[in-house]
Amino acid sequence: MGLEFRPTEHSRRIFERARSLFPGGVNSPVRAFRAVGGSPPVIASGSGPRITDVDGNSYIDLVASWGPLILGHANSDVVRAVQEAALDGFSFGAPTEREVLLAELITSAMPSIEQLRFVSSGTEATMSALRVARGFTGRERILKFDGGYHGHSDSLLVAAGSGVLTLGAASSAGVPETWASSTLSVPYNDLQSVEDAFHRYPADIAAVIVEPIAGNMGVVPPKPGFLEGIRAITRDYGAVLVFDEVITGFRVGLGGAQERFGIGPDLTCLGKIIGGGLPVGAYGGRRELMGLVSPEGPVYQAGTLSGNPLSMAAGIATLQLLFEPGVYPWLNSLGERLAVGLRGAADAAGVSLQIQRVGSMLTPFFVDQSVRDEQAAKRSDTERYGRFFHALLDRGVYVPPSQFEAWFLSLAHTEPDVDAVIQAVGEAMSEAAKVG
Ligand code: KE4
Repeated sequence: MGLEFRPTEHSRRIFERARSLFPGGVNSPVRAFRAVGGSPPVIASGSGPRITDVDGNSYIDLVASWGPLILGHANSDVVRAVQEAALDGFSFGAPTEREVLLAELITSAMPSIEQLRFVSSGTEATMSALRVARGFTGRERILKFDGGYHGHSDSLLVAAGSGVLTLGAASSAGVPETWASSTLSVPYNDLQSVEDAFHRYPADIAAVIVEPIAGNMGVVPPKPGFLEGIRAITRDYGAVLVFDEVITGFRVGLGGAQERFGIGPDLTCLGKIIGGGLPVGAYGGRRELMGLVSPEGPVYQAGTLSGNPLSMAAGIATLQLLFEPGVYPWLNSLGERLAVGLRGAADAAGVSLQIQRVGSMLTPFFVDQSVRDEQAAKRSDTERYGRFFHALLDRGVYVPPSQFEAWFLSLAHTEPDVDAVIQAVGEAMSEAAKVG
């Protein structure tokens, strides 16, 4: 697997042009490799479990475009569906049957979603869901969790995870203090702090928004009773419970985390997988809440490309394949195989590693204790993760360029692909083990 020399000339030239055109040379911060150093390869194409850069280097891909590509790259069914949709026209700004078909698939998999609205990103989905919650309750405050990332709308960039956590900033410049102050952020997996927040603001909190399995501080599963407790508290205090399932929706099971844990949120936010890699988001839930959304009710939300036919076609083709029997047990077995390989490599290299996994999403944390919240995640050895990352890249394995993200497997990854990753992990781990 070792790449004796990985040519990077074309990537460097193109990235230089990109740096003059885009902030940091990228259209989303984490892509700039600031957390791991170096200059990112410019990707030319993807097929199945692999991506290839403009210098011809091929990588087994465990980023999966940050989650959407659960079928792998350029899945033939999805390509065909998008091609057919494109021949029918790209966008109409009018009702289409494809949006109905995708919504019927989603609501059949997630019965808590009685009605939904498509948007074009996860950010739009969470922003809109919180507006509905505020409209429904007449309250202003939102409660989120440290390290939780729900997109870049102003009131949610408070103690956010993912890119913001990776960049070391606990909130963003440009967010008015008055807006940030309406958002409470407490430690994940700390039910007492949720109770305390509601005790302090018993009639002010419109909603609690939570990643039911955190993915944006790395993968941090909920402690037993944590989600159940939030459900009970929000019900007792009349606040809306919003599950941000942009990552976990159709990732950890057909019914997402809410099915896995048997908890019915009031609203759910989706994205990523439901668009099969094309721009998409969705929010939905109880009809009583969604009935407030314009033009039915007073909560305004709109979007030129909402329900875009090509995104809908990609989403329909993707979900139809996910409805096949055996999909999630298989994805889980691939995840287990990789986790066992990571464990073996860490033990052989004498490296402290916490592997936290749910199904086909996982994070290897370079830390000596379980990671239950953002503070624990921050104790990870991000320098060592950076060395590990580059040692894998040099061996043809492309993982997230940040300790605080999730690795994703897909239905396109075979057991030999996972074994090839494990081989590279073994070599990279011992390289990363060397100090400094
Ligand atoms: P988008 O606006 O990026 O489509 O979705 C925002 C979002 C909302 N909720 C959750 C749980 C999310 O994970 C995300 C976006 N995830 C990040 C990385 N984990 C996307 C990658 C990026 O920002 O470049």
